[in-house]
Amino acid sequence: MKLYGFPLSPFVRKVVVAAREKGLEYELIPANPNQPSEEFLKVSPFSKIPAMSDGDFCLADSTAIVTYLEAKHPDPALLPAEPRARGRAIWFEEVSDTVLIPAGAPIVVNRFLRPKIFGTEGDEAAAQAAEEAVAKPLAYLEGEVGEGWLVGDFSIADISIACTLKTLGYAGWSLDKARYPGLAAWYDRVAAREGWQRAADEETQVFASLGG
Ligand SMILES: N[C@@H](CCC(=O)N[C@@H](CS)C(=O)NCC(=O)O)C(=O)O
Repeated sequence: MKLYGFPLSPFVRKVVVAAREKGLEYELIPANPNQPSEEFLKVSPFSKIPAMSDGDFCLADSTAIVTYLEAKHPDPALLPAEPRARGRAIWFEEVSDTVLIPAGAPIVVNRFLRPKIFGTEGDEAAAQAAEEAVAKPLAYLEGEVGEGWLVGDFSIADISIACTLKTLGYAGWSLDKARYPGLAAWYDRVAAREGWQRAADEETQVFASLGG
């Protein structure tokens, strides 16, 4: 399997961690959505990361890819079977993809991507406004998280939210442990998992090779 993307992206990391949790091997092909290669556009028609090819089968979008991997390699399950639990797991994935990521993106763009990768000035006011914006979904998640995983067994819910928090970390942001103690303890549990650690180690290597 080939995975196209850049590991900073929480969407790419979601697929990487899911693959590692399932014990799957893959080849990571660096792909820049702003300068797409012809090969990349064949697998990702809208030039978004992540994308995947598995033999002659191509797919883009992290949710679509994880759904495919789950069907092809069901064990260990990352999507609960029980109807309510499955709905809740996808709900948390959506909270990550459509609420937390858009709210927090200005932090990453203005404190990491612009100054450190693109060499342009970041908009600090936008980053500060985003810090306020992430407080609402984080407070919600703090109210939902217990002492185990977000929904029953470890699932795509945990992977999605943790992947987004890790990307915010590249911009110097960190979870306020006094304000979100349950979430901070949950994140430490996610980060202690073997699949997460393997993905994190590989991510560090990719960054080092890119001069990051
Ligand atoms: N819904 C997609 C979102 C993917 C996405 O927006 N990825 C970003 C990188 S974090 C991207 O490719 N942005 C480039 C662009 O939108 O042109 C998924 O889950 O994979």
